[in-house]
Amino acid sequence: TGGTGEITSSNPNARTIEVLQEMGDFYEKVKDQWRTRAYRMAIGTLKKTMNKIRTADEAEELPKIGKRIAKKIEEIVLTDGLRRLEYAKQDPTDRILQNFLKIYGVGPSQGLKWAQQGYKTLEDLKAHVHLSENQRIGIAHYNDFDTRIPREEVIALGDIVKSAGASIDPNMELTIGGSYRRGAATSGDIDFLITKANTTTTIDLLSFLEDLVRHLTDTGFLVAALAVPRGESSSKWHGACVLPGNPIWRRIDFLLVPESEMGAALLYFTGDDIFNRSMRFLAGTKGWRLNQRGLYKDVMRGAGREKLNEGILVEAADEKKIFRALGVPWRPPEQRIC
Ligand code: DCP
Ligand code: MG
Ligand code: MN
Repeated sequence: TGGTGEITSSNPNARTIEVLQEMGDFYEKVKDQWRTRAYRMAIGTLKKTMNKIRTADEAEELPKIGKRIAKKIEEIVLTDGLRRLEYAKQDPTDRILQNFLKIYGVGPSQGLKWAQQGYKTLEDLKAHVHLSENQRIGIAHYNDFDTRIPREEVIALGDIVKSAGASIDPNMELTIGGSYRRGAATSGDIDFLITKANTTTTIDLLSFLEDLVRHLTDTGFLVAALAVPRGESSSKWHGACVLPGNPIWRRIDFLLVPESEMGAALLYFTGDDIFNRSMRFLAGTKGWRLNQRGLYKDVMRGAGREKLNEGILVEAADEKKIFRALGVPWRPPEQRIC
């Protein structure tokens, strides 16, 4: 299918990479930055390795793979898994943490703190810890937000937003990104990108978002505001909505994007997150930088790899041109699943 090479399943080390990724994700979640980084680097090396690595010795020969991970690679090849990962999955503290992290408004450090303090259930949290307003809503509608949204419902909810938008300003362009744009049968939430022709800053879009949110709240479509813009330049709105006649609250995100940055924003908010990571990694191998606002070259870095400047913008407006500039064959959204 083409693609960026290092992320296709034709990579002989694809299974090894997959398991190492899971292990790395676990360490990231428990805030073990050192191991997270070690796993990242090993995965990066394996993605560029075109022959299958079967033994610890072979793995250790490769750059940026240490002894411990080299042994893990051999274990994966031999057993198709990792005991350490299975332990992590069975670890009750980890399962509790996983659960807490699914609450809207709860980040890794907060979730970990509660798990370490011995809280086990949502009831424990409700009874004993100080919750932000968002977290309270997140817990009250935990099951709602944990229920996947069928594609037909995403379309129906999207149509309500689009027609409200058109009644406010017919020149606005509203696009559903995220898993929906990738063609998923169900979505965790609805990710709206909002732009307008000839805009170069979100400032020109703020009043539309304000009007849209007010209109949709008045009509009963929006039922809660979660993350809402604070500063002048804040361009996102997170909340919850309902389809008339359906009691389940659905998470909905609005993001304002100037047309001049729409390609980079679409790319980022289409995901999936692993595909995004692979694209950013690819940009990094060229000394470039990719984020939701654009693709940049000539990024100057100091001795500790810290950014010294933002770099020079290569492309931001056009998604296809970003692929082209990176030398990656175009991938339609449906194929951006790693
Ligand atoms: N994203 C990312 N890294 C993250 C979070 C998000 O790259 N840590 C990007 C890729 C996602 C997009 O933002 O596709 C939207 O984020 P969502 O959390 O809404 O994820 P999806 O829409 O892909 O999946 P879901 O169906 O669960 O909403
Ligand atoms: Mg989504
Ligand atoms: Mn989202």
